Amino acid sequence: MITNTEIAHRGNQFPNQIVDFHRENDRVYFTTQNGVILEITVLRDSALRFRYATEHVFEPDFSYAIADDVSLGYNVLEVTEGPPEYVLTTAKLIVYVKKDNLKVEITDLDGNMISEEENGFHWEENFAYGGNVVKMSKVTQQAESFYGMGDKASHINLKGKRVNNWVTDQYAYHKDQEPLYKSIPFYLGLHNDLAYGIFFDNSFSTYFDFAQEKRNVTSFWADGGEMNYYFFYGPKMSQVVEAYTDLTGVPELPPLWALGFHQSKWSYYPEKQVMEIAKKFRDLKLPCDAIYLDIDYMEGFRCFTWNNRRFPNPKKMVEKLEAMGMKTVTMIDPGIKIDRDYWVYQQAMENDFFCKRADGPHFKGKVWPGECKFPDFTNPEVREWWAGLYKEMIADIGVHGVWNDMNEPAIMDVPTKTANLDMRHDYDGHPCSHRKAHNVYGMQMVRATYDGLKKFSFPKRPFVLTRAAYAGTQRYCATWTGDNVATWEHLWIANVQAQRMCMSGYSFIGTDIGGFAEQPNGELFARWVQLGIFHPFCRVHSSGDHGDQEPWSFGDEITDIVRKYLELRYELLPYLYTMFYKYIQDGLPMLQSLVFYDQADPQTHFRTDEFLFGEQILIVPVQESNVLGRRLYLPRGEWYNYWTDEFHHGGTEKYVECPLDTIPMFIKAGSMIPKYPVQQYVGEKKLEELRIDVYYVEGQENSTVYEDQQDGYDYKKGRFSLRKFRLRGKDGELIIQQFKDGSFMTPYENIRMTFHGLPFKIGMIELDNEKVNYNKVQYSDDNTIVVHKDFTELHLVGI
Ligand code: MIG
Repeated sequence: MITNTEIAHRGNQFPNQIVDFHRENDRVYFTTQNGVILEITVLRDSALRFRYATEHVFEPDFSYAIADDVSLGYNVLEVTEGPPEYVLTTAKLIVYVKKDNLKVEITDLDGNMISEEENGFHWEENFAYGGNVVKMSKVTQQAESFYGMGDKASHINLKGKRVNNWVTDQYAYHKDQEPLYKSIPFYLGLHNDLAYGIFFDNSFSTYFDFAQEKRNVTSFWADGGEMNYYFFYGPKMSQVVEAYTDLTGVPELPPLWALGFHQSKWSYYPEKQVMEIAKKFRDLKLPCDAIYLDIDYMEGFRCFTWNNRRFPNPKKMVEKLEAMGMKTVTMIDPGIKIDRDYWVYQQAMENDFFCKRADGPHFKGKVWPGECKFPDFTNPEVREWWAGLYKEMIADIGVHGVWNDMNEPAIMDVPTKTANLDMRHDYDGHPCSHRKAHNVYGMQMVRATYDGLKKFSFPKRPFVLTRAAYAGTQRYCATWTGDNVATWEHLWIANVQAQRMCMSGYSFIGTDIGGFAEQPNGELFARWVQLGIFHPFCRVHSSGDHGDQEPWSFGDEITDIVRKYLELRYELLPYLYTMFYKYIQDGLPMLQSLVFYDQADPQTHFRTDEFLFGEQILIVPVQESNVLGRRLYLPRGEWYNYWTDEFHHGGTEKYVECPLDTIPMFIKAGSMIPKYPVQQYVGEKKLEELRIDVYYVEGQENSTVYEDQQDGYDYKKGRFSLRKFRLRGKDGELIIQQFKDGSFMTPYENIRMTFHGLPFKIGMIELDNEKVNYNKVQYSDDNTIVVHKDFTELHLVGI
């Protein structure tokens, strides 16, 4: 008989020889003599799923991460058997499974090694909790780099790092601190210009070691659950991210106002102060679409209540704000105050909705309201109830958006910062402890919030923001990076976190601009705004206990700089909205790290600062104080300096000037960048025309402009306007073709194009194959012409 102590000391166990193989359609199964089963599922030609059972038993197959509309389907799956191994061949990959130890190797069809196991799958029985600690180790390939993994505050290239995914309220975290607020156990590997991705879909605490412990080993493991991972082959990083994003899903389009600028603080109250802040934005002509109410709007921090002294008539206030073009976003936390007179508490008690400890009593934890109980959001009935709680706030009072905070869940005054691990969860009918449910708790809360907002905001689109997240949470909401700090180092962190989240399938990301903890000076604030307007979610937020953090809090010079950049954000809204459209349409990250943009160029593999905003605008934030210029790496290709129109060949380092009112920006040659007029809020002005800045290229470049009603669901019925432009420049001429899709009638009639970098003077203009005169297209010396929005071909010929 084996004693418990022996099990505890048994250490790592490894699969031994394969004794059985069989295939069921898209799945193959290998069973070893010591009871390990490897299941390989072919999802697509270049996407495989690997699952390992021990003692011949798989767990029920259930995951919160996977979207319900995943694209599946492959062309080929052949299995052959040789003496040393089984060989699976798809239309893109060859998988070798070794007969004597179940180790796996994956190559492309030309035999290039993509992924190779070191020890491969192994496990350790978990004496304390039952089940296994499941582990995987792979060989780190020559010059391999690693990216992704959600919100890690580390160098964009994770080579040499070990990280842990355990959703944690990490107030004032620092560089390389682990763990943080999100668990997105997905990484990309890149070597020899071949990219692949691994998504370890395991909600327990997971660990990844990227050649940190051993130089040539990359490993990942979890405190429980199954070794269950997806493998995506590129060879382009974009293909890997697209496949991961397809698997874990994308959000619907947000209302356009959610892509405007938002102002927040902990906390604006009472009503008078909220109104003053809103008014000041309008008086100073600082564009802004939303103002946030943090926990102090509630009565004693009770969710779904209002403090009547501070906010005597919330409905009226929300209306007044809306009349000024300001949306209201309120906070909701998971902790429900233990208070027998509080209706939310009563309902949850009556319905048995609170999480319980292993032996039966409710879990209790201290948060802002004092002692609280916590709804079990992994129970579908609880989610439905929670969604319903939003009726009054959204449908009756008219609040436009909700942010869910503290949903890790964060618990005060305990060293673990969270709930006890023996806490029980329904996990949608797969009962388990908090060890397994912790990382998805916040995700399931915000999912319920999203369901509620979607229902009660209809026919408008919901806006929801979360702090905690597991892979797949991007389907429901935007997210921010939690409690950062007003330091230059945190500006660097904000930049890498946003890029990394985008590469991890979660593009609707922003950071607390200016820093949450501590006080930025004007310079840091201005530099942070210059970066923040290029993040998909753009909000100033601060803890408010150290002075003000509004655009006007740092003197006139800074206010003017902030205005300049908020205006730029609003001008670029059609470009940004198109980025969002491409994200949900193709899984394309809204921000692209330099390596993602050009993985074949090894110069990009360790670049952290430069990134692409969408596909055509290169941003290089200034992350140091007192600088008038900075060095940067301009990726390969041709670029125009946004501010000066100066033309550059890339693939080289540059020095550019960047006084305090300038962030280095470059436009990819050939781009057509759409712009709206400056508005104080989305929808303020009727669009008279669409402006497009056209940057000449010798060669070809495609650009897209997506538009619709900016809210509502008509776009799903085809009422959108998609303009695809193909630009070609060659010896003294420029041809722009337009291909249109969708039935939405844009409110403007004309497109005003301004040409940058045109190497000739316009001598002749042909529109849809007819020569037109200069007056008709309002050609002016500043290289601007106005054409009807539905033109199909514009041809400029130089003199
Ligand atoms: O314990 O609601 O990250 O944005 O202002 C702090 C108060 C709770 C943490 C959030 C922050 C928010 C704050 N919250």
